Amino acid sequence: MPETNPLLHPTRPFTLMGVLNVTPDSFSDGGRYADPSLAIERGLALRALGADWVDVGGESTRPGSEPVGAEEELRRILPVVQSLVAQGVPVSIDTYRASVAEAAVGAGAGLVNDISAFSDPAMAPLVARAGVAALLMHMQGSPKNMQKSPHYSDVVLEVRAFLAGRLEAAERQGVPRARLGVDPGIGFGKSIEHNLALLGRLRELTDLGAPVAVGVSRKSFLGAITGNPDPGGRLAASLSAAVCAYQQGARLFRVHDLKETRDALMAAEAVKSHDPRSAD
Ligand code: HH2
Repeated sequence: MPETNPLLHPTRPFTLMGVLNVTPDSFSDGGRYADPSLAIERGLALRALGADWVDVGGESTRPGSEPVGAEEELRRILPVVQSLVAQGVPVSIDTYRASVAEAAVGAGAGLVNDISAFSDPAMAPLVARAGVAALLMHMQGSPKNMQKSPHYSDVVLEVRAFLAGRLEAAERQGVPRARLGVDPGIGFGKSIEHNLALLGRLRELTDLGAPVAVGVSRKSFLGAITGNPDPGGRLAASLSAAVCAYQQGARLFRVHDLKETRDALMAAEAVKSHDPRSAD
């Protein structure tokens, strides 16, 4: 029997990652969960609402954000990871720093969500050694400068080639593909057109041998399309984009609104299962 990928829900055709930003400045929930006890409470609520993973992040990566440094990132995330793990919550750590990932994995996190796809040379060896899962995301530039003037000749082909290369590199360093997922990095060094091209042609990423994740939840391109400057007003657009991505083969969804996304994807799945042309 083929090994099941630990990123994926064992029976449901979609997997939900609940966003938990333990930061003062994240674009949607910044500051709300900066206090560890509030963050832990939110993590438990996300799990109760249906999160398969609670994705804990200690540094905002919104466009224009400054890095905070490993020490501060660790100070923010570690008590939250420890407490959630102790209470049986599957934890994903959203970091590109191997030192932060190492501490979180040591505390029991089972998934490393790396927006830089193992740019830290110590990250792949750590993931290989620890036997945990990892999500590799594409980004052009760095959070500080990525939205200045993103440029591609064909964004889908370039993102695809990048992710294929990172998967191969990870495998060479001892992380099997069966423990990896890929993410096109919606909003990370991409214009609205680039985001839409990636979502509209997401199917082109589904044959890389690793499940495709997307993070569209409340993002600014949805605000621009619908005229909703407030991230909290982007729920309907977020659900619609998630369903479109699901129909194109996405299997993991990093979201703020758990129950709403779960319901939307369950309805999409119910309809899809009655479509005789649906292959997957
Ligand atoms: N988006 C954000 C952060 N991490 N990880 C993956 N794999 N995919 C994404 O699209 C993704 C991600 C940005 O959103 P958020 O965490 O809500 O905000 P901030 O970066 O301001 O903390």
